[in-house]
Amino acid sequence: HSVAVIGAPFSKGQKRRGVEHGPAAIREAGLLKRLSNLGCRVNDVGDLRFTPVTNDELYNNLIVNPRSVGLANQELAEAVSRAVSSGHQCLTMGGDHSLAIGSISGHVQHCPDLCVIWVDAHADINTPLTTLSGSLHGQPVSFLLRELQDKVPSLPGFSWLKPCLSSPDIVYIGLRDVDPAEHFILKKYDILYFSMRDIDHLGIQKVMEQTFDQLISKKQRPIHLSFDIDAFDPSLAPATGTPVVGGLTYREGMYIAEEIHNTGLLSALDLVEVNPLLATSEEVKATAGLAVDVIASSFGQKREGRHDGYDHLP
Ligand code: DIR
Ligand code: MN
Ligand code: MN
Ligand code: MN
Repeated sequence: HSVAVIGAPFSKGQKRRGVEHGPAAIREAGLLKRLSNLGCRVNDVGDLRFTPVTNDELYNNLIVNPRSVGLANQELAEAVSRAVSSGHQCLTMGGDHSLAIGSISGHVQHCPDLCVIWVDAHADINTPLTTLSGSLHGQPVSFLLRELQDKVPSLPGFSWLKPCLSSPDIVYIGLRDVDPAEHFILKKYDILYFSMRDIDHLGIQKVMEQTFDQLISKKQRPIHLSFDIDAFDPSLAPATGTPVVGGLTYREGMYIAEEIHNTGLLSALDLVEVNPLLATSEEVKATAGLAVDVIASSFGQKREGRHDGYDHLP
């Protein structure tokens, strides 16, 4: 199988500098080597160069960089759509999580029945009218969900975007920092989520079983995995913009990725919010290395090992 690798050095969906260097940090942690060692044919698209937007004024006196976020996502959607339609699995390296708007929109153009597994400390489902931060990386899901469209105003830069998901098409794993309006939305639209407490209660194995039950038990569909590195505990992933205590263990993260690989349905993966400017160089290495481990496991690396090519002992 072949994987298209797209760097998306974009940071204007949030307010801290540095997350645009995420793709470089993930590459430096040995991404391409790890993928080719797995037997993946790697099609490295390189890093996208997003068209800059000047005079990108606040929307509603609050929402930051709407035109920049809208246009970058339009450009990313095009790149992801091209990769998926060429028959590749597609890896998008962020950059901040607002990029999921473009990544999922591009993916859905060739996989209209895709489903989404969103691994994150946060629900990223604020609307432009509920956001407390004004940052669009806390809002991408609200732009994608059909059920929310009468609650989402049209922002400058977003006229190209069509909502493409319904609430039964997305499952969250890892939540532990959810705003009140976001919690209301999750409940009102009956969106399935597994908070860190749910992982404590059920164990990660049952969480993955119930996730696949919801998304792919009735029919096989392509999976879009949108993985925010802040889902991990900050002791493992300190180099990120909005760390939250009490996150996934290394083993839970690897289990999620391995289980998703084992479905044979992974079609696109976002790995976002690695910020190399927010930690020491050792911490950045650890965080980027963890990102590479999630990516490698999602594309078929197994902790138990493999024996491709062996059918007898010499
Ligand atoms: C918060 C934080 N809910 C917001 N979201 C973050 O900005 O709307 N998402 N950090 O990754
Ligand atoms: Mn996120
Ligand atoms: Mn997050
Ligand atoms: Mn494989």
